[in-house]
Amino acid sequence: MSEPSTVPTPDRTLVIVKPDGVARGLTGEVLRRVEAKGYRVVRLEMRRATPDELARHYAEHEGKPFYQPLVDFMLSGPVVLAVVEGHGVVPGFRSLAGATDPTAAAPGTIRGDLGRDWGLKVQQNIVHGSDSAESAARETAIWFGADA
Ligand code: IDP
Repeated sequence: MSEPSTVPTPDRTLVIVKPDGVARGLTGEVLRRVEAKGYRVVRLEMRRATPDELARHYAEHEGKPFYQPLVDFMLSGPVVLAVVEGHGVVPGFRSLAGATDPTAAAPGTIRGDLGRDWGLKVQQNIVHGSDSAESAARETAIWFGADA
């Protein structure tokens, strides 16, 4: 099913399958849930993040105790970057992802079904999803360039 023609510019969000999700072979499962919900993947790329991209992406967390473990974790292996489109997709993907802490995330969500506490300094919680339309635009420009 495609977007109704009355929606001229569908919303977009930036989804990242984090290194734990990629390493555990969950990329397909994450994308399956995105597509099964009815959203459309419009850009998709697997590669390693750079320190510069992560510094920009996580700028709001700089100085917090989990910041450096988070950056180190995100550099530890390849990530899958996806631009996902659909009306309401920003909060919609956050609902699919579930709460930040996988222990607290509700069953039925990606983090609730597939994540757990590994006893590390950083919550390895499988996915990232933008928290607002503004964040989505900012993050998409960081990872895919200004004209993405
Ligand atoms: P979000 O990914 O659910 O939007 P944010 O608050 O933006 O959550 O945090 C970014 C990432 O930093 C989280 O996804 C998680 O991997 C990590 N993180 C956030 N808070 C903590 C914490 O209190 N301890 C350890 N890691 C955390």
